[in-house]
Amino acid sequence: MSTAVQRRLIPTSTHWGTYYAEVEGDRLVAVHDYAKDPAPAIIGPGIVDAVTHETRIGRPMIRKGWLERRHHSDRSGRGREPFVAVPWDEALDMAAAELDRIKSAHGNTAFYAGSYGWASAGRFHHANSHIHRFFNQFGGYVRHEGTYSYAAAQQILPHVVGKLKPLLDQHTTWPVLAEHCELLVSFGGMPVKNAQVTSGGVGRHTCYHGLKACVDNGCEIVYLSPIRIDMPPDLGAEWIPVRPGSDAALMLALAHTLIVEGRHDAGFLDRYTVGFERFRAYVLGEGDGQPKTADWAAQLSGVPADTIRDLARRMADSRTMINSTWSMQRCEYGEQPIWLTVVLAAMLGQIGTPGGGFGIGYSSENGVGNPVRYFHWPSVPQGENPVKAVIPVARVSDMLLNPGGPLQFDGQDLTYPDIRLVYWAGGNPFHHHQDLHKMVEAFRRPETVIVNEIWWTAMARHADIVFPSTTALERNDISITHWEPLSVAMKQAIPRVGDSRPDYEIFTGLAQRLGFGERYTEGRDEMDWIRHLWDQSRQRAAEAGFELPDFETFWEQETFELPDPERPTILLEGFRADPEANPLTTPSGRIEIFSETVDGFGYDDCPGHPVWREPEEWLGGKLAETFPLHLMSNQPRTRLHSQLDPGSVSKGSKIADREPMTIHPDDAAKRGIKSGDVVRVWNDRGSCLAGAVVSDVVMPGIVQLSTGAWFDPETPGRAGGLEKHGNPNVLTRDRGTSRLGQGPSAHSCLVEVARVDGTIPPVTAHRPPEIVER
Ligand SMILES: Nc1nc2c(c(=O)[nH]1)N[C@H]1C(S)=C(S)[C@@H](COP(=O)(O)OP(=O)(O)OC[C@H]3O[C@@H](n4cnc5c(=O)[nH]c(N)nc54)[C@H](O)[C@@H]3O)O[C@H]1N2
Ligand SMILES: Nc1nc2c(c(=O)[nH]1)N[C@H]1C(S)=C(S)[C@@H](COP(=O)(O)OP(=O)(O)OC[C@H]3O[C@@H](n4cnc5c(=O)[nH]c(N)nc54)[C@H](O)[C@@H]3O)O[C@H]1N2
Ligand SMILES: [Mo]
Repeated sequence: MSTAVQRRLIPTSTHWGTYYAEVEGDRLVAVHDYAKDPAPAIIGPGIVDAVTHETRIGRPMIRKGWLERRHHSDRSGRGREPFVAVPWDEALDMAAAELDRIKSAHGNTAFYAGSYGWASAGRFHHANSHIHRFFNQFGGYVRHEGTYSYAAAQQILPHVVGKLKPLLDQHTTWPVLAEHCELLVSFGGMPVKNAQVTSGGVGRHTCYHGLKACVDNGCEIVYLSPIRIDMPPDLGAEWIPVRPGSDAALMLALAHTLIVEGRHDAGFLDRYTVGFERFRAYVLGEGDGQPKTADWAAQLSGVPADTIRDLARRMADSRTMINSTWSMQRCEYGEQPIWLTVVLAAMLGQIGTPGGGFGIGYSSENGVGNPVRYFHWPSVPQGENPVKAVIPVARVSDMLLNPGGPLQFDGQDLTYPDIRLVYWAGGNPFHHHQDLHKMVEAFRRPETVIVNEIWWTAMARHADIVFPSTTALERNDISITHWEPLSVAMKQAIPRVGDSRPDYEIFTGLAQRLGFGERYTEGRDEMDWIRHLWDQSRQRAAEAGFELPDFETFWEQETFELPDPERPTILLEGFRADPEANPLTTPSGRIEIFSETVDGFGYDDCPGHPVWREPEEWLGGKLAETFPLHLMSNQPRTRLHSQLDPGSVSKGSKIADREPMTIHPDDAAKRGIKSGDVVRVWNDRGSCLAGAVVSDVVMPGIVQLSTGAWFDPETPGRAGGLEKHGNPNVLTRDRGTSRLGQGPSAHSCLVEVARVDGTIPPVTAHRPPEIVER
């Protein structure tokens, strides 16, 4: 009696790969990896049950207390009270009226719409482009500078060698490394699980095979990291376990060995750098009486002095690539190891050679080192922001808690604006930010919080007005991204789930109510915009000397690959060839080992040349007597951040429903912990539950608990209390890396762990909040 259900395969793109969605009728049944991808991500199938999961937000929602007492100063119901479902028109009317009211009363500097977050792949429906375009046309908003990924590197590197993003685009590619590199030294390892991802989409995952080609060609790999599986185990790489937060000391000791053994390249330093003499004096201890010897660094890092000296010699004797993962700077004084990475490479004199020099973030995303022709794809224009107020991205809680308060940032004296309304679309600060109890407190301050979300994440739960957005599978889009040769026609695969709408339509609805609907849409619908972006791409391609097919052809053939780069990419090759003709963008035009600019800021937490500063929170300090384990809250293997946490892949990795936490057998034995136990992890900032994995892949003294388990407080809406699911950000510190970078310092975090016996509260994060009728 049943008729055959029609099965279709529909192309789509995600930050972790390209897929063909298998759809039966209106239902997503599977995703199939892109056939040309040599190493597909494991994350993909997690979308299948997530897309219609019960945590999808079905209709526009208003927090009950907000609906009833609109501008009441008691906002303690946020994150705790039930929601009321309302029709779209009513929700849009209310939000537009609120935006208008705040603007009239306080001006546009009362809006925070930085809205940091990864959202979804797809150029047109990029949530952040839309929220910024909307607010710019509405008169502006307080924006943020930098990223959680590499904020400290982004601030320090322009003083040292140039802006990070252009440098990343020019990183020496894997084929060049495979051919020329003899020794690859990586601080933070090469956790290929992170290279599952590139912001905007991935066609071919090249990182693992790139690395393997190096090894097959005789390149030796040495990695310094607290976690052994920060490198694919089959590559035979040499692991040097290192105490987290001590890398700057270790790098200084490498520099010391190079200097005292006369192995540094004086000719290179003379021609291409400034300030080496002052750094040299510091390394030799001429000012502070402490030579930064291998023996000195051994005490701090736990790496034997002979190992350090030997490594320095091997580096000087080989064609050496020095890599630091982005994690290296997501910690206290995170600017230092990044600056030192460049300084060490300069001392070896190999910057600009094929296979030598430095890398910032090989394996942190697939795009770094991916051999791609550089092409500037178009995006949805965001316009100009008339508001000049800005905060470093990770100072969001401080901003909300200290309106009018001062902040130092990269040589500027800033004042925190007085934020009355926060709008987020495409990010989850209750995933990404540190010290979530402080954040709960901070999110009590604004009068109104508006969020566009797909799922009932903690951010959506802490909003007053929630607009349900769609997944990429529920809309048409186009994947074009500069670290990836593949473009994908992302075709709508399934109908919109519930009463959800793409962000574009949400902001169009608001713009219409606020009198700039036409300006916002430019009269284009979804397909008009996609075609427009492709037509612009074609024009730019023609200018760059190659051809893209016309839109109809592209849409029909579904994928398109850019031609290969014309020549291999070698970082700073031109600068090496002729530093006068191709100066850097630094004040001197050279690599700055000493920076007059940075020195002029007068920051003792980031002085004029790279230094060792003892962190407050690390295993070498006093706090370790109370909290003797260092928490590595690194990126998750089974998902992107908090995305797809309720999906099968992420759920399949949980232990007793909690996020797995790895602990060394010695540390576990001391605490009577075995694999499968539920443990409590805590420090002075908070506590959470997790599922124990006892394994020597982590060093003694280290516990590893990935980010991304949905925030699940036992007492919602109140700061403090137990988190039940294993979200490490109830434990991490919310402090800037230094006054220069003000980056997040999540990786500097000490904790204690104990087994939990007796009744254990169930995980409830993957259930929707209470929804009541009016
Ligand atoms: N402790 C610790 N914390 C960290 C880190 C760490 O190393 N340690 N790393 C940090 C880093 S590097 C980063 S980049 C951040 C990541 O932090 P985020 O980027 O904020 O994390 P995501 O989970 O990707 O959040 C994206 C949200 O957007 C939603 N979304 C997806 N598509 C759309 C859409 O089209 N429209 C709308 N409206 N919403 C959409 C998703 O459902 C999801 O909730 O985390 C940081 N946090
Ligand atoms: N699967 C997956 N991949 C991702 C993401 C994801 O969520 N899921 N997120 C993406 C994003 S937004 C980003 S920014 C990148 C981040 O990429 P990274 O910043 O490189 O990644 P992390 O996982 O934070 O850290 C990598 C490793 O660094 C080591 N490490 C940490 N602190 C120290 C230290 O002090 N010294 C040394 N020597 N090693 C240390 C840890 O052992 C850790 O496993 O990953 C991207 N890739
Ligand atoms: Mo990131």
